Amino acid sequence: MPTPSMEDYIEQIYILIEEKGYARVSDIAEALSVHSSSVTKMIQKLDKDEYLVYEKYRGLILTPKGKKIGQRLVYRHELLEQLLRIIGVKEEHIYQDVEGIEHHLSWDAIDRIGDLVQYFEEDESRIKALRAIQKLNDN
Ligand SMILES: [Mn+2]
Repeated sequence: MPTPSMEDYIEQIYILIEEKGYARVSDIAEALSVHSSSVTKMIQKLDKDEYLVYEKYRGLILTPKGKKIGQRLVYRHELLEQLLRIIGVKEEHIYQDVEGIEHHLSWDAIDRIGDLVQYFEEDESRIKALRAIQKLNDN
C-alpha cells in the first residue's frame, strides 16, 4: 500500500500524464509545491515499488499497477469533492478539505460515500430537503 505522500505523487503524475501526455519532474514539483530533489527521491521509490518506470532521458511512465492506483486516487479525490459540494461546503474550502481527508478513509468508506453521492444525485428533491435544513440552521 502506498503511503499518503506516495499517493499524492501517484495522483499528480496520473493527472499530468492524462492532461499533457507526460509528467516532468519540474511539473510534479510545481503541482505539489515541493522541491525537485524531493520529487526525484520519491520517483526512485515509486520506481522501486513498481508504480512507475523512470529513465533519466525518456521521462517516466506509470506501470499498469501505477495507472490503476492513479485512476482510483483521482476518482477518490473527485468523489470527495462531489460529496463536499452536495453537503454545501463553500467552494473555497473544497480543495484543501479534500486534500486533508482523502488519505485517511478506507476504500470501504469511499464506496459508501459513492452510494451517498448517488443517493443525492438520483433525486434532486433530496438535495433540496438538505438545503432546507441548512437554511433553518443558518450558519
Ligand atoms: Mn488529491
